Amino acid sequence: MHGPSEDDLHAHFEALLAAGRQIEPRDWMPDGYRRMVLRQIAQHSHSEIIGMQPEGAWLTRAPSLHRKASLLAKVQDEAGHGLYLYAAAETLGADRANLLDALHRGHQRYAATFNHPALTWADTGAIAWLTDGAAVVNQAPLCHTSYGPYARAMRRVCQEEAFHVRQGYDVLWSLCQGTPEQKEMAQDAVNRWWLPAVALMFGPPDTAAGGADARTAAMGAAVSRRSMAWGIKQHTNDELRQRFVDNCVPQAERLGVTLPDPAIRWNEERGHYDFSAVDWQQFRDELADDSACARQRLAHRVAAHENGAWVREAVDAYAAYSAAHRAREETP
Ligand code: FAQ
Repeated sequence: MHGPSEDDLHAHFEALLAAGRQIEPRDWMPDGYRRMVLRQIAQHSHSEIIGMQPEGAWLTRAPSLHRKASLLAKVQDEAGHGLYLYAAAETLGADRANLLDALHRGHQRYAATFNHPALTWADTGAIAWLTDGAAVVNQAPLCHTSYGPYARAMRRVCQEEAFHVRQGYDVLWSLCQGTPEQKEMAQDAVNRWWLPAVALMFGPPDTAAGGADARTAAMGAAVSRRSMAWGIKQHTNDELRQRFVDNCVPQAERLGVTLPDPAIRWNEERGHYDFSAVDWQQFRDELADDSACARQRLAHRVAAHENGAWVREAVDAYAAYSAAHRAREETP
């Protein structure tokens, strides 16, 4: 008896997607699908753990115990997101140690957003409001992505990210109610984190419509088309970018800060806010970034990993000890 042919398996896979069913680790899947989901989950998990660094740098300098406690919880949440996501990647057959090795050697990417330094306390507010705000817009649809373990990880991640946005907004709110110097500090942080959120958190444009040059649009379009056909992404990068800008403009008005883009204005006809086209050459430059900050991010990550070697050794030693102990007990 022969098993199902490759064509049958493919047809079954496509039928599952067409019926809106999620793909589970036990299901057959094309290699290209496995590679694409794994690439996205790996980049996503790397971004979560590298993303701990800019805000983490302010833990020892938070202005009050209350602010320190909530920032500490936020940074720990990001580590937790990395853990859920590495676990989701393992269901695709990846080895966590290899994924981390690929990050450390620069063979896999993380969001270049985090290669910007957090210069003042206000940056912790701007990062959580804008970067986590962008992450929620980008990731909420991923709660329904076609790969089951990724979708389930995202449900918890999104709930936590939504809380981070409020926490960041609250930091900025307090500064905006404070002295002129504090308000200026909030404005300066928003000025520096706005573009990294708009440009980098949503990836390259999917079409040339948003003013993208042909090279960058082609870069985004190919991935987006495939990813959407397989139900990994539900919306184009540009749709999500617009949704983010639409969310932020009224929130900025309430805070009393100006978003650093003179082109932002309500467009009655489109029912959306207009905003400036992203400088895609700068986007590509940031992806190829070899700045001192980028090098420092990776060096800190590698050092944290090496400093944690004794924990991994202790876990392995305990596992070996438990197995030997069980074997002794089972021996008649
Ligand atoms: N940085 O493949 P496409 C967070 C690369 S989590 C660096 O067409 P796509 C929480 C891309 O990898 C943040 N590289 O892009 C937090 C590819 O390279 P490759 C991350 C980038 O897939 C908050 C090449 O360019 N979120 O922030 C970037 O359509 C605060 C071509 O691009 C996720 O990962 C970039 N920004 O869109 C933590 C969500 N953009 O593979 C701490 C899931 C693109 O050919 C503090 N991921 N590239 O070498 C996604 O939705 C998508 O993967 C995008 C990229 C939107 C990130």
